[in-house]
Amino acid sequence: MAVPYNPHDIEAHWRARWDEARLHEVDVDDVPAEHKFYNLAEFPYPSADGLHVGHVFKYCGLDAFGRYHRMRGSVVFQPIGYDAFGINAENYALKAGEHPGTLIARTTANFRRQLSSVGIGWDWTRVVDTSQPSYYRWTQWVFVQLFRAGLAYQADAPVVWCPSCLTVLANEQLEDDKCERCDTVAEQRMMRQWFLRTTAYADRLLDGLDDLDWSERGKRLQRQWIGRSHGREIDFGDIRVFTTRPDTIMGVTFLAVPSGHPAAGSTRPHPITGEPVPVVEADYVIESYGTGAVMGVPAHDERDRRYADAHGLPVSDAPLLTDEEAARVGAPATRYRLHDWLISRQRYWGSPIPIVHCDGCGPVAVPEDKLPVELPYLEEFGPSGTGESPLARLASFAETSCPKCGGKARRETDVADTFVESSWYYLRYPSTDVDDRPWDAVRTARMLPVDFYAGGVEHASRHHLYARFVTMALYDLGLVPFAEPFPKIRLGGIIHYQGAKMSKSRGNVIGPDDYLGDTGADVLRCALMFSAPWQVGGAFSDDSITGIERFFTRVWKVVLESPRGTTPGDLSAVDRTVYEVERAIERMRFNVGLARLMELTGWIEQHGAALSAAEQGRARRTLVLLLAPFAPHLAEELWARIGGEFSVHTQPWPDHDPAALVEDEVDVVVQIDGRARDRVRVPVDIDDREIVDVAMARDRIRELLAGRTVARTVYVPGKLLNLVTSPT
Ligand code: ANZ
Ligand code: ZN
Repeated sequence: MAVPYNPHDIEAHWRARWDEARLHEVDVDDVPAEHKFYNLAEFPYPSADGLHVGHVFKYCGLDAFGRYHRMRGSVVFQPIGYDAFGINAENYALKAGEHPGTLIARTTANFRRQLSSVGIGWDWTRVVDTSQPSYYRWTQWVFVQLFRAGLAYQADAPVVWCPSCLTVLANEQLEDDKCERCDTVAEQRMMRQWFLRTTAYADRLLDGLDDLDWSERGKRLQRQWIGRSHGREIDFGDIRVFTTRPDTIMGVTFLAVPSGHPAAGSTRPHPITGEPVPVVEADYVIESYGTGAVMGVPAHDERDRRYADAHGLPVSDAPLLTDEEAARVGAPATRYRLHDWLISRQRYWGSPIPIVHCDGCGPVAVPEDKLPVELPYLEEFGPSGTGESPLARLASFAETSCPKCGGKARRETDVADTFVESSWYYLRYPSTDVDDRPWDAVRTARMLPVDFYAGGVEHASRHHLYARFVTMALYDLGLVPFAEPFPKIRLGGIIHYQGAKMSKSRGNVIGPDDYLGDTGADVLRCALMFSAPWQVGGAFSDDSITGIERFFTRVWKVVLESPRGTTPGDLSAVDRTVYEVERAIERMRFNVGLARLMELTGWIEQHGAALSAAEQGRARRTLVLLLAPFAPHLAEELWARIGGEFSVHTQPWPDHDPAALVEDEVDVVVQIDGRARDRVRVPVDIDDREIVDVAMARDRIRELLAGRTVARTVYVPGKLLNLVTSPT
């Protein structure tokens, strides 16, 4: 045993005690509004492999953050659940040759065991499982509200089809033209599909970002995804182009259209000179963006230049127009990269879309009192590949009558994308016990919005966007009292193991079970948190386990054994540690927090015997209290052994004497494109991501950056930050 206690016994003992005392349960009907702290992590999809240590890294950070806030006086609501529907789960079931219903029940149980055994303070009385009718009934209800509001519609549209998953995909599920799930090159098809009208909210989704406390990275990704461009539409004869650079119009030497366009090979007149301009096919023209045609200006645009060089087209050195002239060419137009959200999936394992198609009445929503449309049990649940969901094969499901006219009708057989489930799940947690409405209005007003959301960067342009869209729509419909679900998001980094991101194909996926038996949860938690800054991520290795075991051994001794070190000292080191750990936790820098606790341990080793009994007591108690968010079981054990009252997690966070602090902040100059524009006071050890967040939150900087995007940042530690911009 590498630690001086039996982690297995101690951890199981305290977890049982916490459950018995209902330490992590929140009475959502009785939380003072000013003290509620809804501390949420993205819920996992219960894959067959169980949790890996990357999940644990993210959840432990969230948990330390939550435990700290509780000690600061908040009532912390920290629920968890399972994003159990979706193609991932279904694909796994297909491979395993087992029905997803039974498979998911088993993997979910395993997740629950693992999520508990790492000692995270989840409120297990409020669990969401998106594949249960008691949950997806309300997903369907949300869909019906959107449908009635004109925000859900069906259309024939060119869609992206994955020939391996045999379903359409949302644009957000494409990575470089490949299916994000299976890496197969996706195809285009024309199909009749269900969409949610995210584009109706494009401006609000974009503008609303300014006021959110998100890491700049998350905002940037979402801004790019929405991709608003202000430009002009200009007619070259019957071909209309969209350009953000009307001032370059005199330099146009060709018009580019997608291949197969009927006008290719002819010419069109230049709108100012009347000269004929050749129309050419170019594969860089995106059919669905702008007007689907581009004016080619090789003198000013890289892509146009390369195309002109490759195809022997001339480059014109005609001068730019002034803004005032350019403003008279064509008509102003705003374009977005964002498309409406395609939510139909021709698969089995999802929530049926609650619509009935009637020849007379068209698509009719299933009445609310008839929800849920239950997903029927299908023995053969595999995708059909015909463009229809396997549910279409089940006559008893598909054939129905029209809710409006009673005539013969057919059920919609597509199921909803799993991101529809997760677009509203945070509304459900406080109301999991309510079964006659999706959420209780009073509880929702009390508990929401989410105070802190621990997210993943892969969700910045998907789940975070979808959830904002759905919440805004529900707000407009008067169904929730706020428009933004996640005022504060921080994105957790990725943990690498053996030099690479964990993945099954590399065979380097490690789960908590590989450690829990030997070292216990607290060692694993701290080893992960100490390995890398939470928002950055980094390498985890077994050496960090050994390092933490050594640290715990020292903590055990300085807290429980008679002190040795006789060097005189005063308690200002303790005050400083309180302040620094506090600040580290607030900035999600758990590695820094642990480093300070290691220093404090060393300090007590060195000075312990020179302190008075009262001073020794304070130093030890403080160390244990500060350790509680990081190593909850060990801290509880030590706290009990030094005579503290159960539980260490409900003790107030220790005070510190501000007079004992040394100067540890610096002024940093903020430049935009090399010109000094502002000055911010920041902690000395701020990192290059955090400083960007601080700078971008300044009103002055935001005003100066209006209409431009930050393309690159340069931070000279403790001195200056330069924001290098490009036009939006
Ligand atoms: C002439 C020009 C000159 C342009 C120049 C740019 C620079 P964003 O900002 O992303 O909206 N464009 C327009 N429609 C396109 C399409 N369907 N497929 C590919 N490219 C398209 O980009 C707008 C610019 O992208 C437009 O402005 C157009 O090229 C090109 F020095 O017009 B520009
Ligand atoms: Zn009808």
